[in-house]
Amino acid sequence: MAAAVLEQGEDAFRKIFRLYRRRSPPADLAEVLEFRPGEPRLRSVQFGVGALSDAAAARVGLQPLSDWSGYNVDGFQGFLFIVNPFLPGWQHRWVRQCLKLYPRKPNVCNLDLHMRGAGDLWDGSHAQLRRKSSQRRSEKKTLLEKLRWVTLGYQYDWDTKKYYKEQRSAFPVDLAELSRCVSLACGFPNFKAEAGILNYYHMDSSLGIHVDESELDHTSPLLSFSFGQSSIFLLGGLSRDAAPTPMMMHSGDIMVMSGASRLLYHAVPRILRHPGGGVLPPCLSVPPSTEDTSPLMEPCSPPDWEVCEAYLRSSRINVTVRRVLEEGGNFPEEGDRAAKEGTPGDAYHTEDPEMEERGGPKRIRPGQD
Ligand SMILES: O=C(O)CCC(=O)C(=O)O
Ligand SMILES: [Mn+2]
Repeated sequence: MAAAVLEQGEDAFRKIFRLYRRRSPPADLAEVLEFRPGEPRLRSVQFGVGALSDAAAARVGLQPLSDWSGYNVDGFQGFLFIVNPFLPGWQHRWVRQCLKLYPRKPNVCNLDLHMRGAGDLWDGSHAQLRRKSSQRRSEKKTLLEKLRWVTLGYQYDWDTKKYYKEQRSAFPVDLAELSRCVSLACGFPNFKAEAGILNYYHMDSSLGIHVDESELDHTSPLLSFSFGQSSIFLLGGLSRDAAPTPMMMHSGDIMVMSGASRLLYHAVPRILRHPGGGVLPPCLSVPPSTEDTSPLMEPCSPPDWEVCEAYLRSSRINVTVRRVLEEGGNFPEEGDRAAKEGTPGDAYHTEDPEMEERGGPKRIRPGQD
């Protein structure tokens, strides 16, 4: 970290965030933790045999549990990293759900204010996205490319940073089942998928430093699924004075934040092209599986995949799934809520390095600048 210089009044997390956010000169990635055998900071995880049946795993596109490889990281009790456990050809279905289905009503997205009467996001974007990127260079961005976040289930309120009993839509059954399978495999049989936040990143996007503490239940894990291009994830401590550990996340990887790691500061300072040189990572370069082996999700059709592929050439999608209420728990009584203005959540995602440097406007998550 020789290149990271602490500015006056700057905390240790922000110093490292700035280091990896920087484009020129690009940060040295030698210290970024890759999840592979032989890394001294990693402890291999044994998944409980019998915790998840092969049939249940296959319905959501996961490999048999015996084939998963997972790691704990020294110093981060409760943090678990699962290296892409998806079956070949199955991430495609999840990407399609994230781009085509989950942004639809009644779910909420950052474009809602702009979209009144604009119709469906996918329907309005797919033809343009499927045209070759060379032809599209001068064209305006599609709505799909302007999508930044979608909320599912209990809708996260970006203004108040809370969830409300009455602000809720049905949680997607397929994603709830994927979450159930992953949480069972990781030893959390009581997990319930109650809220989801989808983040859509492009090559210049980042996600500011924050803690996910809005859920009323902190005893349940937070599950995170990544698709598309790679990224650097910074995992810090309970205060921003702790220097974070940089970790590399690739398509298909799953992270579980639980126990002592559930409320740690974290951020995504940088999106990176996946290593290896192709347009898409090898796990997404295989054709989508066309076998209809799941009653939950239909296969991703070749035309749909063309759209997803064009999108993912320069994008990353992250899905986090959370339990909001403890077993038998309820929401606290609320007084009047402040009136909302503007487009919520915009400040949380930024493509403007200057905004990061300035500390950003105030409508952001707890702990973020
Ligand atoms: O994109 C990621 O990997 C992290 C997302 C995240 O931290 C969040 O949505 O709270
Ligand atoms: Mn988070």
